Amino acid sequence: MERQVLIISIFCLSYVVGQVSYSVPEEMAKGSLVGNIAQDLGLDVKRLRSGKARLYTGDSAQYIELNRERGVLLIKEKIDREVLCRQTTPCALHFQITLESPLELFPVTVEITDVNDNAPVFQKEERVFEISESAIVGSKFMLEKAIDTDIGLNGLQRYTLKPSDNFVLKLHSQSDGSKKVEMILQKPLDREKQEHISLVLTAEDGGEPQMTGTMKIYVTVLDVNDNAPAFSKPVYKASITENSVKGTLVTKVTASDADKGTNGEVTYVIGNSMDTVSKLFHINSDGDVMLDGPIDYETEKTYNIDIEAIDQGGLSDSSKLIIDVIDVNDNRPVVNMISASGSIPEDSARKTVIGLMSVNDPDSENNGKLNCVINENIPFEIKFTSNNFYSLVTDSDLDRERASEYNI
Ligand SMILES: [Ca+2]
Ligand SMILES: [Ca+2]
Ligand SMILES: [Ca+2]
Ligand SMILES: [Ca+2]
Repeated sequence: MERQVLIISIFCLSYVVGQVSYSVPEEMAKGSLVGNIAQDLGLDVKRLRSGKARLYTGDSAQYIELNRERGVLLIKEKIDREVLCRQTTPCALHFQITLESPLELFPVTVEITDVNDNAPVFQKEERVFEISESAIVGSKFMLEKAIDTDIGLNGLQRYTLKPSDNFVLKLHSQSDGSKKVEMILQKPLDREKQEHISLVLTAEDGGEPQMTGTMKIYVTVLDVNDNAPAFSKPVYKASITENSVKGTLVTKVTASDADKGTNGEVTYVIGNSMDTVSKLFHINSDGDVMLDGPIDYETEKTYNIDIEAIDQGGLSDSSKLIIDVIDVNDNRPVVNMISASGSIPEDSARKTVIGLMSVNDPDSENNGKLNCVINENIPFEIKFTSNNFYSLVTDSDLDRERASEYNI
């Protein structure tokens, strides 16, 4: 019994082996030759005619036609493997050649091989990301996968991402055989160096010739307040003449901040809040230092001002401003009699000291240089004694009978 079954199986197998198979690439033009069916079935062309040979496909569409006169199978309608079989392999058309009187049936299989006629395609042409410059290395950003409807090597093989300065690609195999595509941050972003990054994601198939699809990726790097303001100089020097009016511009200081928007907006303040400096000078938002009160060279010749630049995020820098006050000749010399004798005997010796006085001018240099003179044609002279002290002495003999009084 078992032996009989076996024999039947072998018979069936030999029947199947006897069937005719062809293999043709998809997209062949209408009328192209598929195969010489008469010859391959071992039939005469006359038998095809007398037997009214027909092609039987059942319900499925007819892509192949039989030319009875020539005994060949031809392409009746252009075949698109992707439409016919999608991702199924192998892709084949099955039909029968039927003959009448006597009735005969010949199964025919035409395998449709793939041609690389589809490029990998991304659904969108571009993708935009906004990523903070503080994003940590290893941060992941999901990308879109490409689809290539071809199969095997003609299908999607790999992705590349360029440039690869900041980001690298990572692919994860998924259960359906496709790959999840991720972009991983591998080098920290720095908005101050590069605010906009353009990348190209390319998907390649393995066909011959190779076909590719691309998607543009635009990354806008969002700012973080990671830069403090920086003054252009560690010390600024300026000078202003005393008695300048309130509001006079003394100098301008500048601090730059590489950040964007409020993170880079700098305001200036005078740090010496405890002393008088803060009452005498004022700094505005542009860094203009202006006089805000009266200054007097004779009181204070130099001001040391601590200036600070602060951004809206609270980061700051400090610098120094040294202001020299320039003297103006705004003081008259002042004569103070320290001692003086109201009268003197007429026989006093020459160079007798009658009075001692101090003469002062608080102005500097030439503005403070003194020259003492007294009336001419009187028997007295002024003598420089020491630092700012002068004495009034007799210059020639006195004679009460000639002049009893002098107004010096
Ligand atoms: Ca194809
Ligand atoms: Ca392809
Ligand atoms: Ca900043
Ligand atoms: Ca920044």
